[in-house]
Amino acid sequence: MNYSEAFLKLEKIGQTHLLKWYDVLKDDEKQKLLDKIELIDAKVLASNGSNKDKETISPLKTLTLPEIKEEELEDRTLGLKALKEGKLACVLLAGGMGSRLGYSHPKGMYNIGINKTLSIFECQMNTLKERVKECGSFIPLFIMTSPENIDETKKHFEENDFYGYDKTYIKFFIQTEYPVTDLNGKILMTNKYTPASAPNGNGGWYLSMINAGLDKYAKSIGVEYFNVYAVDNVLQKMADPVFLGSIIKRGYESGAKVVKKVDPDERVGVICLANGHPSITEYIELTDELRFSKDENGEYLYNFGVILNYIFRVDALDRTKGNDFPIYRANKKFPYMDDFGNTITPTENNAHKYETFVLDMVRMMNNCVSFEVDRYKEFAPVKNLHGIDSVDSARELLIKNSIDI
Ligand code: UD2
Repeated sequence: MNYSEAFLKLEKIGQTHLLKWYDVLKDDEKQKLLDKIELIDAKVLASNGSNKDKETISPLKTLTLPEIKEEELEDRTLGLKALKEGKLACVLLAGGMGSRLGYSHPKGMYNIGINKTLSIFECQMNTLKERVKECGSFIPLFIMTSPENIDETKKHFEENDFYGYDKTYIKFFIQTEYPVTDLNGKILMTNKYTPASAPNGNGGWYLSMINAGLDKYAKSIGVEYFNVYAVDNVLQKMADPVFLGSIIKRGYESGAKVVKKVDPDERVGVICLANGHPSITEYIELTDELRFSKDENGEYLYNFGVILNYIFRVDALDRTKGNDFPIYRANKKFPYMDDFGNTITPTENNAHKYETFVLDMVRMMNNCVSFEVDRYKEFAPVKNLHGIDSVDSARELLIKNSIDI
């Protein structure tokens, strides 16, 4: 993109201030600025949140633990066969940093051990290796990082010899970024040639894989399902043959692992139907009316929360990839350069960050198995240092599950 093309693009979206310093930039800085402008996704700026408030929400039937038990043998056999044939690849969402833990590195590198060093990555790799043992073949693993944490993440895996995994099965890719604006929708600058940007949320994983050419690669090696999961759950059970088998048997396009919520306020998205279609309402969007509504037996109607472990069928993802995600806007404190070239570190929210959520992929699928798992065996999220969903609670659960830490 040259200067005039950049100017035209910015003029259409009211953002020509990004070129204010152009004349004083060195040649390489000019190029960097033009490249960044080319990448700006204008539709993000036009977004004004999701339209979910207009939808009619109703409960979705969950496959409960006793029901899963009844079909377990059959489903496990189906799932193991598919795993052995290389039909499932894992996608680890590792774009997040450990900032809330007071740790300025990729969250997966955080040491969850007490008597020994055990990073979250290692914890999850150990579970994946158990699966490999069980099915008898390596499972491809794609790791999504942010532009900020790619180098450190790769180095960490290299230094730890990929935790004994065959490294030819592991591929890294970088998630796409969206612009960061001020509260009036004007893109901020971080310096004279860099428009502010930030990772676009965990919903961008498939498009980011496509941008990296990894969707084609995955298909070329026979992958038919992606199992997408979060880095911050140290009890994450990926490539679960029973979960996969139950989806294959039903001929479904997706599945979501869910747990019975400990209380209506738990910070997990709830699985439901939106206008009769499988969907997930994120905890920040759940109205009190839905949160507290009960059935005739006194049970909460929206009692199952997603733990961020999904399986999607690749052909269904391909059908929907052009589908527009709802774009969420969060208020943040974001350091920026002011009109006079000074760097400002704000003490109050000054910026909008734009994100898409992986849970919105479920609504693009024609069907979804809501698959209950035992929260004490599969859900130990590490969000804070202490208290609920913390390093402390995760360690306690690891010990209860006889994992040596
Ligand atoms: C997520 C789910 C929530 C529930 C909960 C369980 C979403 C939007 N919310 O809430 O419904 O399942 O987890 O613990 O899915 N990530 C990236 N790139 C980004 C942002 C996030 O890779 O730009 C990764 C991050 O590294 C982590 C995962 O996505 O592995 C979860 O992200 P989060 O912390 O934003 O989501 P959270 O905990 O609010």
